[in-house]
Amino acid sequence: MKYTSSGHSHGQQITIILEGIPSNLLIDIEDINEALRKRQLGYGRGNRMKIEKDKIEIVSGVLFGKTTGAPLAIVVKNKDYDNHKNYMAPFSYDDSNYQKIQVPRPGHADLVGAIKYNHDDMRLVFERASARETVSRVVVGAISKQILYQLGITAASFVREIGNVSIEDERDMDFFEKSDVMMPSKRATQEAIALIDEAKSRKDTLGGICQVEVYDVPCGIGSYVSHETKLDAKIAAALLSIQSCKGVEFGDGFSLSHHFGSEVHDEIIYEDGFKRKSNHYGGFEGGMTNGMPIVVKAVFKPIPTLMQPLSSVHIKTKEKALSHIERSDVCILPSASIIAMYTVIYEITNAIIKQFTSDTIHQLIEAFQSYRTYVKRF
Ligand code: EPS
Repeated sequence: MKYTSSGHSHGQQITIILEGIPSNLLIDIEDINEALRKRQLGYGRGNRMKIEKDKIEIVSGVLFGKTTGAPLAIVVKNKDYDNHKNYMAPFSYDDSNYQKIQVPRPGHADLVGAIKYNHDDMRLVFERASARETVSRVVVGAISKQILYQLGITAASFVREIGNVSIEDERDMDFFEKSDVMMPSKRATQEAIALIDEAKSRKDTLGGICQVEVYDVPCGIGSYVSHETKLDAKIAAALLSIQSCKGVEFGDGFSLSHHFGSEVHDEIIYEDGFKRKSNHYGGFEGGMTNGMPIVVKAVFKPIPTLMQPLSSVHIKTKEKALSHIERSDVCILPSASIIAMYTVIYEITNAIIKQFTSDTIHQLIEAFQSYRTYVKRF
């Protein structure tokens, strides 16, 4: 599969073209809209989320509810466009009230984007750099999930840390459903909400860490044979491309360096197939899945738009100035955990489709299930 998206944060719509989906996949629109709804949730989001009610419209590539094998064209409208159309329509020049944005925010794509593309108004940068674009990751991931479901693969995600509040080893999945910050811990949820309130009152923002887990992926998806086929590397690159993501780790990740090899290599056992006694490597060896659950974490920096401006420089006058203030979010970790999960789902589905090349969903299921049986009998 391959996808591309186009769209500005406050433009008319996000448009997505998704190629390479097998034919005859029944598309459940409500399931995709539910994924989009979850992407908008979470304590710490700003007022924009009260405006947007994201829903997809599939324009082509699906007929009679099923994929045809042709590229899908998908649209998600931006409701907030109505409040910005005086200057956000592609050919509007005549809004006399419009003011160029010329003092870049530290930590944002503003300055480098303006230099690189030679813009004297940073709106031309941030309208595209905006995380509004993550709508597209969730849409292609939610369609991919409908394929993975038929292959017996499921996924979950949750928030591990917000600022200095961590769930530690807690995994209260019953409470998780009630957590406004998508943390599986009542204590951490309460502490994180208090911290978000504090950040908001200080006109500041918060980052954190989310975790994605994928279950029942057989071993051998991806390959060690070349740098381009290593699936953990593809997942890491895709996660790092999410706005504000600054790091990714598999399994015990960076803490592996604190141990002797004998403490962390996942020992091999045979119990109705090859298994491991532990999962320190988060389900990957040699760029391939090893049959254990995939466990990947991603760290997100505090978002750069602050209500208390930091010091910066005006791009035209070169004089010291305070960075501009924009409506924004305080913490996006719950949202990031949903985006990260659908990003991982898309990459795994893509690797499976490449490995079991099939034009139709039924051929894919057949080839995949026969591989599962082969692995089990090996
Ligand atoms: C974003 C800033 C905020 C976020 C937006 C991403 O939007 P606004 O500037 O309109 O208040 O709410 O996220 C979304 C619109 C979304 O759908 O996730 C940014 O600058 O990246």
